Amino acid sequence: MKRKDKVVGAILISCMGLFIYSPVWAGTISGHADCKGAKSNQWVVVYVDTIAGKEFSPPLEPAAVDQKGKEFIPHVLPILKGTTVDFLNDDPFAHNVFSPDDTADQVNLGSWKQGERKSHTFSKLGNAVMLCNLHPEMEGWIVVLPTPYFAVTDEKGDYTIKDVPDGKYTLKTWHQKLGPSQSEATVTSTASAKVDFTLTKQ
Ligand SMILES: [Cu+2]
Repeated sequence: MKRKDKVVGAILISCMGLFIYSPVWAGTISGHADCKGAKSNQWVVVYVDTIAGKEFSPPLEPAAVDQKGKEFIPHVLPILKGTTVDFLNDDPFAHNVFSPDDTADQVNLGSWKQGERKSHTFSKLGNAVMLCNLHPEMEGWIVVLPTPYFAVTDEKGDYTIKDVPDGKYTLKTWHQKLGPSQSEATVTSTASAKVDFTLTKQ
């Protein structure tokens, strides 16, 4: 090999290395949701709306909702479209899971005892209330989203969405009782985006 060819080859390999190992720049979106007229600021889903030209593969691992102490835990579970959710029973008595909503294909998984689980794959965008026909007081929510960039507010109303690639996005909120809200967010790896929301009744 001629010396010139070697140099060209070395440069090519270096460029390929840069291409393969260059990191995707990503940042964080965080903020606060103020829920007017709700009991608390918790359980607001904040998510990046559909990104033009982007499709996301659902995770291979299922998400999980537990039934414990006659409650769905977590009370609100956001997932990427196509995700399978395992419904567990951690109580020493039977539970059922069903949903009247199209987002959950109006599924009725039947009832099952402690230590067992049944699953459902959510392939439609939207939200679904999950109920138990043995305990009418039980209620949980699955929120099916177009991107994997989402978070749920904590007791204070704070949220953090990590590892969002650099870009300009539309952020939206979902709450089981309050109306939706939205805002623009620009993410750069050098500055995290701060976006606050005020949610009110529809
Ligand atoms: Cu139950």
